[in-house]
Amino acid sequence: MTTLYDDRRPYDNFDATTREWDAIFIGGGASGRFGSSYFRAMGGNQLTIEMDNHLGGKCCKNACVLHHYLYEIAVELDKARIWDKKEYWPKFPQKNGKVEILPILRDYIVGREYVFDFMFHQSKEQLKLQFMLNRRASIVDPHTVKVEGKGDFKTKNIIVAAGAGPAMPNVPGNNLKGVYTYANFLELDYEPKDVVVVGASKSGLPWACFFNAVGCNTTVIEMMPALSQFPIDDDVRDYTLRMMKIRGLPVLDCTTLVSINGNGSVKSVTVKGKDGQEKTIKADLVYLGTGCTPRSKLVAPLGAKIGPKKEIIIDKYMATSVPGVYASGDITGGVMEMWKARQGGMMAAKNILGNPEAFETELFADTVHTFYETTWVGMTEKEAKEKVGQVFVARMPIQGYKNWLPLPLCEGTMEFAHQWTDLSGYQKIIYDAKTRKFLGAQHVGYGGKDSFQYLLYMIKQGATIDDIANLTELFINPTHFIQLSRLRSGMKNLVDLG
Ligand code: KPC
Repeated sequence: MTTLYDDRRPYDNFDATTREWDAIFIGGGASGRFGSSYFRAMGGNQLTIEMDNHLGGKCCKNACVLHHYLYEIAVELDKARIWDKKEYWPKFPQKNGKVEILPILRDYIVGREYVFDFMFHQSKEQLKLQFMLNRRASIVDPHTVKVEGKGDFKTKNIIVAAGAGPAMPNVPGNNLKGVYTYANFLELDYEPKDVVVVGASKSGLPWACFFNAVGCNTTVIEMMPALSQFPIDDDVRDYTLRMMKIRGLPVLDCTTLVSINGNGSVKSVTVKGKDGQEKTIKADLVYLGTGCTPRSKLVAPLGAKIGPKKEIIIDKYMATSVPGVYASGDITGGVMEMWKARQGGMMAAKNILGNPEAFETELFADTVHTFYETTWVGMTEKEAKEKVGQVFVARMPIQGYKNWLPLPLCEGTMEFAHQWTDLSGYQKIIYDAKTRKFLGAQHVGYGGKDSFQYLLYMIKQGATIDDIANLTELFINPTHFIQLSRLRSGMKNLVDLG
């Protein structure tokens, strides 16, 4: 197969006779690409400038897609390892005591080319975007963008969507060979044996579970109490952590990274634990899941307002402090998630083209990947009790049941439910017991996260337990929320089902 364009060279796809653009998007990642598409669809004349060799940003290059790729492999290897002794499962694939990582990364890199190609095809042929690839842009003034090798471009508006890069902890040894983030992980050129992952975070945990699943001796360190940054209840947090522990993946929480040690390449890390004592952990690879820093230097020439975490400050209409200049996506800091990047780009387009809409980002659903997806939306049980008082909770597995409980019994957990039911997941839905309004839900399992996109909408619409009981389940569903709600919704005074 050949690719659609030569991604090693600058690529230009725009009408060079245009004297002034309605908007120039700096960055063709998720935010820039979706913003550009919406802008174009509304009839605006846009130009998108991307410094990398493809559209779609870091997501398909080395971030979200790689994260999901490794997560899926971790789940498959986890199940293969668990069922290795079953006569009907193939033997766990291993060589020299572990599954090799490098072929997994090689296959990713090959597949990625065709994702880049599709981004290119869709943007150019279907969405009719005008763009440049492999070209750096800088901002001269609010109406002028300079493009390396091409000169100045005039525009009515600028949308800065240049994203964020990995944040490196400022500790000795952070530049040793063997220190990785998502951004350089695909450059891995050896098979690690002992791995320390820094950050029990959304970006650290899927990598940690992957390293564990391929057979690396893996330890996670986290400076806060484990998973405390996520709005989930203690039972969901405990279940998620226990599932890692069962797989031999320890999370050392309230533990800080002191140094990464080695002579040229990583040999160990020194950490300071809960007890205040320093200790050394053997490591030939350190993976940093320590977040990202916005690339806000780009707006320095304009004097746009920047926050303490280097984020560009914007209002609800995506406008920066400089008239005519907007920003969206990771460069604006806070939650760095796909929905915020893409929707933010769309909101910027709407606001520029006279269809103003405030972008509300407070309430959202979210997931952390381990060997499962742990997903949440809305209020936790604890928060709901504090805010509304009396709540109704439906939970699975139920508590205090003495017999073998093959539930939750979900798509993706059928074998667990029948043979090692403790591993078959955990889920709960929370209602206001008086108003019967749906307040929140949490789920540990496989595939349930998809429904949380729509559950968020139901919360925003003020759905009740009776509305959810009236939904039509597509059996056997990863979330049991519809059926659990229906079992109780006939009841005037709701009594917990858990
Ligand atoms: C194919 C895919 O959704 C992963 S990469 C997404 C990049 S973009 O569509 O620009 O948000």
